[in-house]
Amino acid sequence: MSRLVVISNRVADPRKTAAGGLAVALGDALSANGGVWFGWSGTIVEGGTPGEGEVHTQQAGNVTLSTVDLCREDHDSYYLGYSNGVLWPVFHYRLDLADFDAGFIGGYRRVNQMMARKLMPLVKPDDIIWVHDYHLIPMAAELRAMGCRNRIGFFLHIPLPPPLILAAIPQHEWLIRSLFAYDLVGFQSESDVEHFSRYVGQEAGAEAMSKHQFRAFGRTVHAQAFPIGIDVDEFAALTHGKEAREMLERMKGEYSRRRLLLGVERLDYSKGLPQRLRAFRKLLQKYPENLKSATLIQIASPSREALDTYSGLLQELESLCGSINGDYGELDWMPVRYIHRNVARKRLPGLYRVAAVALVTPLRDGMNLVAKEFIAAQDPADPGVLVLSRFAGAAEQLKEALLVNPYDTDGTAESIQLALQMPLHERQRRHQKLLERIRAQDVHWWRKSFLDTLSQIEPD
Ligand code: GDG
Repeated sequence: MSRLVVISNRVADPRKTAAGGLAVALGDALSANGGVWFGWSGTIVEGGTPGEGEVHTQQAGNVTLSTVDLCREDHDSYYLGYSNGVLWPVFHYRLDLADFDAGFIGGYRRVNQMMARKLMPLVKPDDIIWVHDYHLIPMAAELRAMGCRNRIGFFLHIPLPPPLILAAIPQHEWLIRSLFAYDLVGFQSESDVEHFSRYVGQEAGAEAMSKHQFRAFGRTVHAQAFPIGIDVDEFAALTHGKEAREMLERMKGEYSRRRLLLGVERLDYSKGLPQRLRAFRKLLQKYPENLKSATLIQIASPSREALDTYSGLLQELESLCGSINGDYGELDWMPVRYIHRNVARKRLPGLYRVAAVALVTPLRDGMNLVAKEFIAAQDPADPGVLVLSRFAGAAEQLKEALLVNPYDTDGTAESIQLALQMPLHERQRRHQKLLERIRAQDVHWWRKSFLDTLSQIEPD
């Protein structure tokens, strides 16, 4: 059996629970036949040489965790600049937030080249290579240029926008051409595959050989949707763990007379937090029976704070929370509890389980795992209701959620009200269906179907 080599921007130690379901699932795949997990160490070296970085290696059972440092200049252009200042906003349809600084692309290419160079000596001839996410789009092209002939797959965790939006990136053609150096390109949803298919048809004159095979730039690539899932059993087990139960009891006690609504995400403009707060304000205004009762706990864990767009969002959120609490709060009830900190992973399921409603309302999202975690953590006898944005990749699968348009403040408020009033039998019916869906396509299914597809593809 082939070994697996995983390359992603960050590497997690799969032996630690804090690593989360994705890291554990990739860790399982790596340890099945041994392998290497390669990425950035998280260390920024002040004054280091661009395109150079020290490699650190650690052995976790039969898996080698190998990471490389970045110098400040490489970090700022590759990570902050091109990955999170160009690709992240544009792929989430936010051309207004993109910073098309011509200097960033050099750093992005340089770091991809450096990572390919550092990785090459670790790769054996029949290893399967799996590259993750937008930071590393040109990785296969760099590896191929160094003579790598292995099977290489790529999975994009974020959405692929429609061709005209993608075309706003000055290097759009180079980016998509780079994808043709892979054997398999995996997307989160059918709509992403459709955007890819339209782009390569219109902009690159690609020939569709079959539903999933596209030929352009002298190569054939297989592109398909593999919606990522969670480890449902692991999450359900966490729900019954000590930390989650303590959290559940504490919150139950504190909120016994209230209805709890919950939002959990990294503080990111793609997650639609200001729009959600406005919809919550509308709920209180339009349906006064929720006053002194409906309480929104919003966890917004710190993320990419070195970028200006993120500090602006933080201020907007703080001001919205302050004004809702100022306008509607009472001495014994505050409508919004906003927490700008990371909550321990083991405690999250307790919070999910106590919530009557989860608000998962991104403006655009590749998939959204919080929606799936919320479903897995519910008590099937008395489940909460998922209010889900139609613009999350998860909406293609989770049809029994209450689907909303987060830009429509009134419509979202109405759906939240529906969720709060939904009778038990309907909550149970919807939850049962949703649970079946996240079980059928969990993270193990995702990993296996991607890797099985990749290993069956005849190299071009
Ligand atoms: C990208 C794509 C795609 C959040 N706050 C805390 C915390 N979290 C955990 C959640 C969940 C994860 O972070 C977030 O996953 P999402 O899927 O919601 O979002 P992104 O981080 O944007 O991930 C996304 C994903 O990749 C996978 O392909 O679904 O569309 O954007 O697991 O629980 N965890 C802890 N404390 C927090 O405060 N411990």
